[in-house]
Amino acid sequence: AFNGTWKVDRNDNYDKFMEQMGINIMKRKLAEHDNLKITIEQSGDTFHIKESSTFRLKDIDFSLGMPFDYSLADGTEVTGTWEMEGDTLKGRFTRKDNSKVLSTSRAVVGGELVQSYNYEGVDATRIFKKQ
Ligand code: MYR
Repeated sequence: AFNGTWKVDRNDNYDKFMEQMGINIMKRKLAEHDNLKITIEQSGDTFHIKESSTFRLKDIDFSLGMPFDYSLADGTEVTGTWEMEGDTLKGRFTRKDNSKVLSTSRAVVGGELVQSYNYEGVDATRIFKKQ
């Protein structure tokens, strides 16, 4: 269900979420229009993700339930895990700089990929359309 290339279409409360993450206004303005595109290749419990945005190109490999390191586009480093709950991917990542948790989930809803984020009480959503 997740396989394919997904391009961000719209954001909900993403600016407030990034502000809670401590990202300054200049970077937030750029990130709001980052043209994020993710290509997901799932085979069993293993995922290969190609991330493309105005900030960078990045390849990510992970397996469900196995911790891995990831750097956010602003350089913030996190470590954490994706798990599958029903048809939803649930991610729990811990910032290396302050040990606080960033939760995220991915689900396909009505043909769109909905990624939700939570950090310290602030929720945001980014919705992607299939290419
Ligand atoms: C992936 O599956 O795409 C790689 C792992 C993702 C880890 C968590 C992503 C959170 C990204 C939040 C960006 C917000 C910038 C303030």
